[in-house]
This record gives sequence, C-alpha cells and structure tokens, in this order.
Amino acid sequence: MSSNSEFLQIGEEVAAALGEGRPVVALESTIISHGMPFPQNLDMARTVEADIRGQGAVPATIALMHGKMMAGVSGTDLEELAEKGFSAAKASRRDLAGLLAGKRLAGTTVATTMQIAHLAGIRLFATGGIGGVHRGAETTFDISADLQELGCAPVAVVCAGAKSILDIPKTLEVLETNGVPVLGYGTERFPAFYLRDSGHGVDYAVADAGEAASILQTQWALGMGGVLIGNPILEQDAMDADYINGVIARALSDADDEGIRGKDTTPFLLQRIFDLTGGESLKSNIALVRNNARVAADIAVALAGRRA
Ligand code: PSU
Ligand code: MN
Repeated sequence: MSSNSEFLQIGEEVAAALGEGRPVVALESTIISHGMPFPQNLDMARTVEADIRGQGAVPATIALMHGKMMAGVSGTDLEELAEKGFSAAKASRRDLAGLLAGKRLAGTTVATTMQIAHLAGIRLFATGGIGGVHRGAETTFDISADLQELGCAPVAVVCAGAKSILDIPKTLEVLETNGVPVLGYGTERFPAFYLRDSGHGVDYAVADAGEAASILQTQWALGMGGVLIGNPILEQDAMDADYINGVIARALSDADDEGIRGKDTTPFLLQRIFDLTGGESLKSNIALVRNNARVAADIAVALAGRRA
C-alpha cells in the first residue's frame, strides 16, 4: 500500500525509501514501552536504528501516536514513548481500533507491528523475542496473537527465538499449524533468547542473507504470510543456562503468586527477570536486539537486490 491514510502515517524518510525500492526494516515498540526500563530503552531504540543504517537500510520504528499508526517514529516522539513506559498502552491486534479511536499512545507488539509494517509495505522486521504459547496454556488459553499474525501478514520477523518464559515446543507446534516457516540463521537450532539453543530444531537452516531472501521471495510469490527467522544471540553475549533458567522459574512462580494474567504477563516477567538478574539480563537483551537488527537489514538489502 505504502501511502498515508486516515489511520496510517509513514515517516518521510521511510516513505521515500519504500518509493524507491530501497531496504527498510520495521522495529516494534512494546519492547521500548514495556520491555525495558528508561533510559536504557531509549538508548536501545536509537542504537538499533543506527545499526540498521550502518547496514545500508532505513529503520522504521512503529507505534500508535496522535490517533495514527506511525511507521517511522523519531526524535521527540521516540523520547515520549520511552519515558512513558508502562503508562503507555500495549497494543496487540485486538487493541488497535480502541486505542486509535481514543488517540492513545501505545507501544505495538510483534503482532501489531507486523500488521502495520504490511500496511506500509515493509517486508522485514527485527525484534528481540516473539510472544508465543505460555506455559500452562492448556488451562489459561494464553497464546500470543503474535503467532496468528505470523500466519497472515507477509512480513519476515528476525528474532532471537522466544524466552523460556514460554512453552517453546507448543509455540513451535502452533507456528506449524499456522503455516509459518521457521528459519535458523546460520543454525539448525531454534534459539531461546538468552541461550543459543532451545533444545528444538528449526524447519530450514539458512547460511546467509541471500539464502534467507530467496525463501522470502518464494514464500511471497506463493501469496503466503509471515516467516520467522531465528537468529541466535552471539556466544559472547549469551547467559549461563542454569542461571537464567533458575531466574525464569522464579519469575514464573512470582507471577503465579501475584495472580498476573493476560496482557500483563509478558511485561511482568520481563521486569522480574531484569530485577532478579540485577540488570544483567538487559545487557544480553540489548545485544541480541542489535544482532537481529543487523541481520534483518542484511536480508532487506539482499531482498531489495533480488527485486531490482
Ligand atoms: N518478549 C520479549 N520482550 C518483549 C516482548 C516479548 O522478550 O518486549 C513483547 C513483544 O512486543 C511481543 C509481546 O510481541 O511482548 C507479546 O505479548 P503477549 O504475550 O501479551 O502477546
Ligand atoms: Mn496473552
């Protein structure tokens, strides 16, 4: 679509790049509002945009502001979102109409960011980790709308897998049900955010950006939806498995004790992990988002090259 409308506003630089077929990478903003504390969230948002530029692509941070779906938030708007933190809303697919009609400020989840990226005409999207099937979903039915959107919107999401706050095997099962190819970037293993290997495999390993772009082009030539690209955290940034698994177990039991439910669950767990690790988890988190941004930009560049 790539044009502005009543509810969509594409930043000037992003619109120019899209118009000329230059590579663009979308970024989500729940990670800014609800995923990291201020001011590290603002610093991360700016650094990741610079990383994407460094690889020759244009960043498009997506959020809800001024009654619009914004594709390409910058400057003071980015600062406002980072400062507001938890007092901004968290917009998943079901929240979109309500929040837009109320002109609310909101961070967009993976699901909503994919939706808006697609409306804007952006094909690549980088984040940290996706939402998925929560542990205990057999009783709570808590399955992130991210998995449904991946089955629909033709956007590739580069992530470091999913945190083991989720049930990873069930998450992979639902991705299969929704017809989402799961690629491993330089690996045959599905990564687990702080860890390079979740203990589960991917569907297709790709060696480089060119191979990933070839699968994306084929997927979309077939008229199919999203693709998940698992890009493992770099060895030097990974955490000790026993340590982080212990922290996650503690965070999960705290969430249970405090009766945390629904959309509050993921932000609560992220905050708890941050507190329990004395901020150590944030370093790994920022490092892996930067790594994903660079890879998404490389794939966007490769895809733009194939199309030209
Ligand atoms: N996982 C993370 N960091 C995050 C999120 C997930 O490690 O910031 C955010 C993403 O925006 C993701 C959302 O799309 O949480 C999933 O929330 P829910 O489970 O409520 O769908
Ligand atoms: Mn949920």
